[in-house]
Amino acid sequence: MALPLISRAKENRERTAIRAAEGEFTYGDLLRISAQIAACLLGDGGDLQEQRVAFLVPSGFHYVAIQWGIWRAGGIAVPLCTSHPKPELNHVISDSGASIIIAHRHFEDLLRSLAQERGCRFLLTNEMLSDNATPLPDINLERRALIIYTSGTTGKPKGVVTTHQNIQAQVTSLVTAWEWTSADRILHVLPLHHIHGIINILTCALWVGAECHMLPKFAAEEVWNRILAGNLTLFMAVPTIYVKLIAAWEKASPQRQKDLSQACSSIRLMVSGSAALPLKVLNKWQDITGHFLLERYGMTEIGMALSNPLHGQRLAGYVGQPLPGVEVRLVDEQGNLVPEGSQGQIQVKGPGVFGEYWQKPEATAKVFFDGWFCTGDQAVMENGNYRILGRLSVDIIKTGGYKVSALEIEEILRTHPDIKDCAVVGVADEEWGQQICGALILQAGSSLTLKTLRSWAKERLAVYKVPRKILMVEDLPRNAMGKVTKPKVAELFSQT
Ligand code: MLC
Ligand code: AMP
Repeated sequence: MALPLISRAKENRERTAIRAAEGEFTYGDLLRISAQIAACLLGDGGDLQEQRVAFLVPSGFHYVAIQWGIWRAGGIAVPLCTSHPKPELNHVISDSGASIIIAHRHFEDLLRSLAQERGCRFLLTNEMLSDNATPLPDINLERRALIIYTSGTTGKPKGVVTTHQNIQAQVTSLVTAWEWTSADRILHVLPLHHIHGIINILTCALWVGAECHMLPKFAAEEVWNRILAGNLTLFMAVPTIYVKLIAAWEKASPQRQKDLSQACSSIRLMVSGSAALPLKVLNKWQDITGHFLLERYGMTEIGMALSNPLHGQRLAGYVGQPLPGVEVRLVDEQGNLVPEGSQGQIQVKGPGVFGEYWQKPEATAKVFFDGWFCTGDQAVMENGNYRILGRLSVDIIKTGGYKVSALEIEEILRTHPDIKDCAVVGVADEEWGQQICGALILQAGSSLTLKTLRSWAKERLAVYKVPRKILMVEDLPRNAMGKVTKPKVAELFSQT
């Protein structure tokens, strides 16, 4: 049996699927090229049998063709992030046990040696296309499809494994709730190693036979130009992107401002998620575009859980109600349901919820309670709508929509020869949601600066995990047990 995504594409062969830097491609092109990629991956074999295939390809048609090719060959797709330095890539490749690595030629130098060290098969994107027709295996929906790496409170990022069935449930829930159709055209500006970009935008679009217009990277002016071109119906992004779009609009001439605002009227829905949408941004966006952003809440492990309505009243500061097929409840620390109006942890159940962290049964067991996934997010329900109150752990930071672990950053910073100890915190910031800040105790005589620390750290950590502000301290604020008190550390930065 072909995967539903593939059989649905066969009904849309003539329609445009992707517009990207490489050109315009139909569903027929996507089917043909992804079959060639699958054939190349399979070689003489008949089924990859859940082998992990890590791929580092910029956002665009080839990214999608490779993802589909991996799925059609029976493998698990492990997307790598184009802005990650070697140690982060190495972690994902080794933790997932990838046996095949695919790279766009821009990343050949970075990845060929890594593949050799690990004994992986190495393929360049442009070498994967051939006219060999190979019969493709039947793929059961229960088969694992995707591993997305996500930061937690402990250790390095963990691989969130979703099956084809999970993905189908996540996608159909959104397609139903937001009434996606083949007439939709969405602009894709998000990174393709996270669920927001992979599922909510790319896979939803391709599920319904819509057009996905892909930018290699977010750039505010380019997004406005695409909106101005007038043929988009949907836009989805993180709050930081809306902040940046507002800033670009404010810089425009009065005539251009008018044109940009006017152009937004042809879009039927604009969505914000991945981090809390500040009221100021919601209001400003409405002022300049007329759109009351639809805010929704989700997580890599569960897909999307809560959403304001497509039709009907959207409430500022709220993330609405459970999406189709998703069960949501709030519980206290003892696991008891909390009444409306009281704070509790969000727990989620449903066919979109992931089954496991890759090869981490203990970590997986810890996040499930009675079959419910424990999100670690606090919320309150008021008049039937959920309002997010924040994370249970101060060590999880959200910056520009990326989730990062303070402890992971601290561990790396402590390996710097000039740093004796440190504490990393997320400090509230209008543009980024939270900014990563590090309080550092330096070795005597050190002349470490933010600039030198940032360039050192960028070789070891994803750029969005690198502190943007540092403070040198004699000592870190600690409680009676000697544990660093993170809120006090954050206060140090608020005072600067
Ligand atoms: C970029 N930088 C960041 C950063 N993004 N620093 C901290 N936090 C971030 N999120 C760095 C750049 O590398 C650069 O560093 C400097 O900040 C300025 O860059 P910029 O050009 O102003 O920013 P830009 O590169 O445009 O990136 C901003 C952004 C990006 C908002 C487009 O952060 C982004 O794509 N975020 C989306 C992440 C996402 O998809 N999250 C969804 C997760 S899934 P320097 O040193 O070079 O100046 C999820 C579930 C759900 O959360 O519910 O959806
Ligand atoms: P990730 O682990 O990268 O998938 O990020 C998921 C986390 O993003 C959730 O656990 C929330 O903390 C946060 N999040 C997602 N959407 C929202 C939202 N609308 N408001 C507040 N936080 C959100």
